[in-house]
Amino acid sequence: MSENVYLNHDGGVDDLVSLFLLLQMKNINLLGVGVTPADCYLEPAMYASQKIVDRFGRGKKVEIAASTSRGKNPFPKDWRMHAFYVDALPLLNEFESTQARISTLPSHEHMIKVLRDSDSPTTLVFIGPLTDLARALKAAPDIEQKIERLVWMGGTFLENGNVEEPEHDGTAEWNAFWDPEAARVVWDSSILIDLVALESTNMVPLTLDVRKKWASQRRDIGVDFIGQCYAMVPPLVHFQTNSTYFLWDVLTTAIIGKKDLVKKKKVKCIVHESGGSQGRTELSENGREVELVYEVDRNAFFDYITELAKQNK
Ligand code: AGV
Ligand code: CA
Repeated sequence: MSENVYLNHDGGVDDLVSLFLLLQMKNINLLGVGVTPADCYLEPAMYASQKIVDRFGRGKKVEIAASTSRGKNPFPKDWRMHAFYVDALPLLNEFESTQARISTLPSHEHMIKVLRDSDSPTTLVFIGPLTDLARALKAAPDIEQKIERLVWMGGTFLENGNVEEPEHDGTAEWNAFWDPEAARVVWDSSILIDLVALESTNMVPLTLDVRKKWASQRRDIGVDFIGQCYAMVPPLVHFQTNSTYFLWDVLTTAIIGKKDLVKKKKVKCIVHESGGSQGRTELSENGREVELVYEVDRNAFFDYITELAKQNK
């Protein structure tokens, strides 16, 4: 039996690589893709998504929908520019790209329609902010029953998050910080949540050995694609900075295809909605239950995504 999946991404390098990998997985029925203009600019993120589906979608018909959502705390422009670089890769522009259809609906409405039209429940994979999901739940509470579970890249219970912005205390993760209210709305629902927080994504930084491995296997066009994508962002070399790149979203997507890459545990937590800690997720007995992904087999993870990327398997 194949698993229904709806992806909502926000156009970062690892978001677009995640879309690519999801398209390579057997037994995954990708029902649609929403694109949120959070850690990206919308147009290049839409075009890049379309080109990835066309070039690497193995003939699958996947519709893409643009979000009309806006966040509270904008992402830094430098990061948002990454979608332009991926969209411009010669590898994605070799042929005319006009196959994958763009929906006329905004992505939260597109997701509502896809969920309602599906006979069996769907897994939601959100690798950016939760704004579209919060809006969909408000507009159509009935979709909750059509959601198998939500797998979200977001949050952290560590002392340090990854937000370094004025007027913030640094405890939040960016996807939660972009729209803390949306996270709270989703927290108030009864959807099962798997949380891929910084606890696990910190274990998968982009490093030079991984880049080297992809370079050595670049004759395969799929491996070349991820190698090209991860050439655009800074690896971890001497020490971690604010712009150091991790495979946040790719880890989140990988566990859709291979569950035993990670360990999970149940925790109860709340989300801070406003003030100096906005976007912070915090353990609390009064909070709601989530399954926290807290450990990952790093080598197995990189082996898995590299094998998955191969077109000439
Ligand atoms: O907080 C991680 C999320 C992920 O969904 N994004 C990047 C991933 O797509 C925001 C982010 C945090 N630090 C970043 C980010 C960085 N150094 N560069 C780009 N994006
Ligand atoms: Ca993302």
